Amino acid sequence: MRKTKTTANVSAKWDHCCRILDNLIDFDGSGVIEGLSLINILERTGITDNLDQILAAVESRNEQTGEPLTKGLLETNLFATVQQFPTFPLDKIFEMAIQQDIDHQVILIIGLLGRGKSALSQFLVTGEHDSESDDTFISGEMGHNGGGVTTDFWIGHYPLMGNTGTERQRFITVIDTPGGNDENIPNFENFKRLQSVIKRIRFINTILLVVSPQDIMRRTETLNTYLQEFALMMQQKNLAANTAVCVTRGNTLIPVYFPNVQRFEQALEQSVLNPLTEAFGDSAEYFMLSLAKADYMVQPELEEQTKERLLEIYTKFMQIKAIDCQQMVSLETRIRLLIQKHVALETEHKQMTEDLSQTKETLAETEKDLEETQNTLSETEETLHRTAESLDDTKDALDREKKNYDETFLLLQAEREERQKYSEQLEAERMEHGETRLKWENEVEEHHQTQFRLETEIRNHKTTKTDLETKDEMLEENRVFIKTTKQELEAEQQKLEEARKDIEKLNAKNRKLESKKGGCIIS
Ligand SMILES: Nc1nc2c(ncn2[C@@H]2O[C@H](COP(=O)(O)OP(=O)(O)OP(=O)(O)O)[C@@H](O)[C@H]2O)c(=O)[nH]1
Ligand SMILES: [Mg+2]
Repeated sequence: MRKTKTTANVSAKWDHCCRILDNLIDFDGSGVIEGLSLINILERTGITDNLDQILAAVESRNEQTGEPLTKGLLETNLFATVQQFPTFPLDKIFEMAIQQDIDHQVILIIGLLGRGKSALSQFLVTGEHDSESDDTFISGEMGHNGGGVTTDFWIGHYPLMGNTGTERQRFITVIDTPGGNDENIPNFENFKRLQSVIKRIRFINTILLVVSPQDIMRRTETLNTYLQEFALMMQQKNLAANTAVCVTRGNTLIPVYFPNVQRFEQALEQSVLNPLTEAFGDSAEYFMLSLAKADYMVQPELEEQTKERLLEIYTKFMQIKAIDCQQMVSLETRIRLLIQKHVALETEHKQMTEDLSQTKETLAETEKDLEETQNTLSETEETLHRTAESLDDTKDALDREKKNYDETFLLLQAEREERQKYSEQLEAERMEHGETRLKWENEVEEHHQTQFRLETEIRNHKTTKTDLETKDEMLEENRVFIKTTKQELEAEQQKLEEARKDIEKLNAKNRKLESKKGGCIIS
């Protein structure tokens, strides 16, 4: 920073403001400033004039805007006012800062040597880039004086792009930095000084990383290291939220360096956005800018386009919370902490190496097991293959069986139906049989009775037979008797015959004898 009387004033007054801001504590964490506690602190730091007006300014601001004055707003307004009116007494500066209704941003411009950082800074504050002008941020050919053109930080407070518009007042505090990776000024020294500057400024709203076509052509370790070291110095988890990438000489990129937007974006991603993501925690939006008047000679519309893009960047970061730079630890302390971490990591690494060798041994055993398992697996695979084949055969057989089964099933079904019919028939027959059996039983009963009767009759018959036999015997006897009698009768008859014949002969002899005597005598 150039030590002029003005900058000395700004620096001293801003330091005083910071002491007051540090003492402003809001107990509810809302950041809202109480007028009374503000004037108490002002009084304690030696500001005694104008306190009533300051208190009134807080109250009237709250009434007018409907929004309470916060510490963040007072901080940015104070920084703007201190730079605008560095010769004013502090009480007046506070009163004006409270009353100011402006937009203000602190913009940090970073990038490698000769990429257009100073040109962009100049454009941001004047609305144009004039490489001949040395009123504001001085630009020059790359490598000027062997150490770049900008060799120290330039801080300036200005209306945005000259604020020619009639609308709301927009202010910027631009911090232009020396180009990164300057061989004469190593990044470490550069960032060490930058850190103390931004620590004093307390907050940064916007970081603009300026890149030119040469950064996009290929990914370089230079930019990567620069971004990593910058992030290390800033000590923020996510710088990307407050970062935008500005591509200078934007008009020359397509088609001079890249045939189309797609190829350009691919290259930008590789060479700039990826290293940025690695260092800043996330990617960032990019904006193509054409800063030099020479660029507008062929395409005049580029001038307006560049202004619009810068306004877009400004508007975008007005919505985003500023990076608080008060807690930044010095780079030496940071490096000491990193060394401590490194030592701890080394111990951890040693332990991990031991663990690793153990794991390796286990792994070797596991590998052996694995090999065996692999062998078993390949055997199993073969078996499986064979099994699969026999399974296929079985499947075929099963299909055949299934077919047979289906056929059998159909047959069975038919048989079952037939059996059903048959069983119905059987049932009918059984019923019929039942009836027949009943009939038969009746008949048997009847037969029994008949048998009984027969037996009775047989018995009777036997008796009769016996009687008959007795009678037969008697009859036989009678027959024999008859026969005998008959024979006797026949013999008698014969005798009778013979007697009759004798009689007849006698009669015949008698008749002859009578016929001889003349009369018949009856005998
Ligand atoms: N045509 C054209 N030239 C540009 C553009 N941006 C920067 N330049 C030129 O590029 C050269 C380097 O620009 P500087 O602004 O000095 O770059 P720097 O990053 O500040 O450089 P150091 O401070 O040395 O690190 C100057 O001659 C600029 O005029 C641009 O968009 N278009
Ligand atoms: Mg420069």
